[in-house]
Amino acid sequence: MNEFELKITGGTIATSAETFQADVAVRGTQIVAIGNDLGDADRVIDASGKYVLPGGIEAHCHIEQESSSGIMTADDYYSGSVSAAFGGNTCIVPFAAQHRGQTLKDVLETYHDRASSKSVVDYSFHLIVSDPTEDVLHKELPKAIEDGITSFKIYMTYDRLIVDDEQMLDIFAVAKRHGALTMIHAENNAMIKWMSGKLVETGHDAPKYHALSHPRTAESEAINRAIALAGFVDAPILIVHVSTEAGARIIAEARYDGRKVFGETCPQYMFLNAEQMDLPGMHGAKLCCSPPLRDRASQEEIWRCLQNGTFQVYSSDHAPYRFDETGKLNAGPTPAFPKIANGLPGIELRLPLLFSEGFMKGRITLSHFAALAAGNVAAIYGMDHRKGSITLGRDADIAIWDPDVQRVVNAEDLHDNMDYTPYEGMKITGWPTTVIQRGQVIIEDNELQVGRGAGEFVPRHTIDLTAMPGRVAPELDPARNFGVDLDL
Ligand code: DUC
Ligand code: ZN
Ligand code: ZN
Repeated sequence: MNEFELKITGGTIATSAETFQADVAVRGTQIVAIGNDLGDADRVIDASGKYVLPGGIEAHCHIEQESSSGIMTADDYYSGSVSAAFGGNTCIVPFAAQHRGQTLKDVLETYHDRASSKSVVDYSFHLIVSDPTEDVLHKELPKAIEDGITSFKIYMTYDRLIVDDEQMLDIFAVAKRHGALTMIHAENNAMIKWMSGKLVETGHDAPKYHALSHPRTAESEAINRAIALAGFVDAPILIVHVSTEAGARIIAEARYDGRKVFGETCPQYMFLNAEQMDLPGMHGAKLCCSPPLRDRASQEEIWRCLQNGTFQVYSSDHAPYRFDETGKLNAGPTPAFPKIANGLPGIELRLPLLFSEGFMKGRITLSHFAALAAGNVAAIYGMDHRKGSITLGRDADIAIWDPDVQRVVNAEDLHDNMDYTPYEGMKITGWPTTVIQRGQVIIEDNELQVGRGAGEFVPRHTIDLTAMPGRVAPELDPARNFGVDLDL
C-alpha cells in the first residue's frame, strides 16, 4: 500500500501568501504533505510546466434561483456547478433567496434540496433577506448562522427586495451580534426609478439606455450610506459588484478609517463596457446587468482597484438569463429596458479571464491570483478552516493550470445552460486542465469525471474580524452615552 492516494509533482504552487516549487500529496480528502521527495502514491499527476493552485471559490452566483419577478435562472445546480468546475472552481456560494412572506427555514430547505442532489462541487449559500420580520431577525437568522450560513445579502434597490435604512440597521445589528457578514447591493433606488422613468417617457427605451438609468452616483450614494449605517453599529459589510471608481474610493477610505468593509468587483466591469450595448434590435439586452457596464476609462479604474487591493473579492455574479422568452425577453419580444432580466453569465470564464489578462499579462502576481480565486473568499466568508489554500490539513481542492493552452471564447464550448456569452471571441491564454475536489479528480481531459451530487454542503464559521477592530458610534458606547447599554 502506498503512503498517499494522490501526488501532484513538478508544478509551481501558489497560495495567497507565496509561490514555490514543490510536490503536493493527498490522503483521503486532505492535503497531507507538501515538499520534495515525498513517498509513493497510488496516482501521480505530473504538473511540470504548470501551476498548482487552490480550487476556485465562486462566491457570487445565482443558480436555480427565482428572481424577484419570478424568472428562473437558466442554470440549475447541475449545469451551474459543472460550468463552475470546468472554469477551475471546486466550491460555489450561490444565493438562497427569501421572497417576501417566506420563512428562512423554507427557503433554506428548498435550496438544500436543489443543490444536494445536483451540485458537482462543494457549496454553501448566502441568504438574500428581503423580509426582515421580528422572527427572521431574532430567531431565523441566528439559527441560520448557527447552521453555517454566515452571510446574507440585502438590496438597497428593486421594489420587491429593497430594505430601508431602519431595516438595514436591524440586520446589521443581528449580523454583528452573531458574527455574520452582510453583503450589499448598493444602488440608490429613487435615482434609478427617476432616470428610468424619464428615459422611457422620452422614447429612450432600447437596452443600451439601461446603462444610463443606473447613474454612477446612484452607486456611490448607496455605498456611502451603507457604510455609514453599518459603521454606526460597527457591523462588517461587503459591497458587492462595485462598478465605479467613485464607489471603490469610498470603500478604500472607509477601510483606511478602520471600518469593517470589504469590496467586490466582477469581470464584466473589467472586460466589458456600455458602448458594446449599442447593438441592433434587442441584442443589447445580453449586456443588461446591475450595476450596469460603464465606459472604457472605468474598466481601467476597476482594474487598478483590483490591483491595489481595494477589492478583496472578484466574483462572476453569474446571473444566467437566456436571450429568449425564458430569460431576457420574458416580458415580450421587445421589452422596454426596465423589463429586461438583469444579469450576465460568467461562472466558467471568471478565472480564465483573470488568469489570462491579469496574471499572464503581468497585472497581478500568481499569489494575488490565488487570493482572488479562492484565498480571500475563504477567509472573508468563513471557509478557511477547509478551503482556499494549498496548505496542510485543508481539503485537497486543487486546480492545475496549463499556461500553454490558448482558447478563443465560444458560447458553445461552455458548460452552462446559456445561449450566449458576453465574452464571445476573446482570446484566453491559460486554462485549468485538471480540477481536483477533496482529493477526487472532477475534471480531466476536458471531461467531467464525477456524477451529480458529488459536491457537499460546507458549513461556514462566523466572521473573523481580528484584524478589523473598528469602533461603535459614541451614541452607542456606554462609556460615552450616559451609560446607556442598548445590548445590540
Ligand atoms: N444583482 C446581482 O447581484 N446580480 C444580478 C442582478 C443584480 O441586480
Ligand atoms: Zn446585486
Ligand atoms: Zn448577483
